[in-house]
Amino acid sequence: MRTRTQPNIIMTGTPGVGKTTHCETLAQNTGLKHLSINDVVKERGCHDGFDEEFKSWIVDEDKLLDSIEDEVKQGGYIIDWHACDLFPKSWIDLVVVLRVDSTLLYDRLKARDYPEAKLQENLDSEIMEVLLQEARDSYDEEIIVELTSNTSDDMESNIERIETWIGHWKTNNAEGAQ
Ligand code: DAT
Repeated sequence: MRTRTQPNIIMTGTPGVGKTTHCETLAQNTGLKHLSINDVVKERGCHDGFDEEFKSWIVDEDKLLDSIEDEVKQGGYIIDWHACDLFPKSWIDLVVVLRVDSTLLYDRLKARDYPEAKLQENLDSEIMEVLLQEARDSYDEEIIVELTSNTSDDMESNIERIETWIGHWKTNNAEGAQ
């Protein structure tokens, strides 16, 4: 079994919550690699076509997991995706669930020109805490952290907190985690 000396983090939450923005800054500051699942799905063809109504790819999860397994098992990845229950528990050290006020989310998704049905589905998902529940159903409570992403101050403190966590993880797993 391969051991990892750098942690793997899932950055999840409803689309528009701030996953990519957080991941890019964290990757820059820490050297961990930003793994945008959206890009992987598109670039490596891990899908069964495009859903025109929702303007999104229909993900082939088995193909996706096969495609990223060798990389992710080495450690040092920040996985950026609006779902988290598909990644095996053994791959993951921390699950960050970003949250945002629904009025702010509405504005962010409107600015993206989301179709009405997709916008409404995502707003409902945020209000119903779907991603937080999915994380709780899939991973141990101790590795899940829920962070607010309303403002740039929020983002700054989130980044600081995650960087501190990464530092502790590295100290505690200097020999490598399995
Ligand atoms: P996601 O990757 O979750 O879809 P994103 O990182 O692309 O979200 O962010 C969507 C938009 O919202 C983008 O214009 C940046 C802005 N944004 C994200 N997080 C924010 C925050 N904490 N404060 C202010 N703006 C934020």
